[in-house]
Amino acid sequence: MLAALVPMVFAIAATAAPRKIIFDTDPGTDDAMALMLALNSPELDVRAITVVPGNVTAQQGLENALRMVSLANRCDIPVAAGAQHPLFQKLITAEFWHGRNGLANIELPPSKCKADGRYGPDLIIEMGHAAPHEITLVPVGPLTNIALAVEKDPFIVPLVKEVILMGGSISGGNVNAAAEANIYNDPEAAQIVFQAGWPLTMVGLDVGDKTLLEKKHIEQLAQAHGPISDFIYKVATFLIDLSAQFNSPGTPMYDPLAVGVAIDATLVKAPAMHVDVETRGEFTRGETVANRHGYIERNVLHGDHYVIEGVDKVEPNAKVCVEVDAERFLELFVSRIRGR
Ligand SMILES: [Ca+2]
Repeated sequence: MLAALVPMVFAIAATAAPRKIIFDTDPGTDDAMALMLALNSPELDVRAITVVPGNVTAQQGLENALRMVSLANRCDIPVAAGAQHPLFQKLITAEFWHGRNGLANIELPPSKCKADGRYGPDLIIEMGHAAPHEITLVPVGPLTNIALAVEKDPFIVPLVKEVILMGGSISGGNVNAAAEANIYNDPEAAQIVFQAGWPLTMVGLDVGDKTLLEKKHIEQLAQAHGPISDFIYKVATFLIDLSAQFNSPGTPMYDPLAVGVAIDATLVKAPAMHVDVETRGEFTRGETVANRHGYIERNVLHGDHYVIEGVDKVEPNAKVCVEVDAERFLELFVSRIRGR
């Protein structure tokens, strides 16, 4: 019975229209791997790339994005600059982790592609209206551009099919004990995006940490010569060597996993939760605070103290990835980068 179903399932998958995505990025080494995974995957149709400051400055990020689309021979994809800084705080760049140019110190050839003249958040708004309920946003940097789009045109929210973002964690941070870097770099923007009211999937730090790309995975890339596989082999080698300095056998595939979930949601288990972003905590600014139970206690003042009189339901606003089929994802990644 199952055997009979398998060809049918493949036939459906093969004929499904590719998912239209806008890739919002702060490139970034794992952004580079995520972008190339998206460009090499027939399930996705990358309609635009919007650049946000994060791992590198806005200017360096735009240059990196343009060089990468040029390398992939995809000047047809609009690449737009967006925000120049987070909403309410100073930018924190991460050359320490990503190399001085954000791309593992790899000097790609100058881009043949030109930047799109439109402002990134405006491009998101424009494309959302032009293709209602068809665009999936895949932000893999701080959420500044997405928040600016929502603030400028809240009508965009019901027009977006869904948001699949890399950011946050429900079990501790990487910046510090509490916060993950994308959220920490613009907590107010993240809170706007999480509370906007659209279908949202959070692909966080803790689930990304379960997807370690190791030397054994990229050996296959060493044999598949092409501009993309050669570039990603070098990026991955840089990251794996960096991870080794921190006693990890491989490099976590944070941003690529968000693209992986856009390709195939069955790669992860993602229960619904209500997530808020802490914007004021002394130790916890930028933490994604997830309610796993779906309720909060209702405390009512009785004289000089409160009494719990029951619980109030809280509506989930996110699907939070908690488990991942890591080997299946890593195999998908390598095979796509190899171009097969
Ligand atoms: Ca990123």
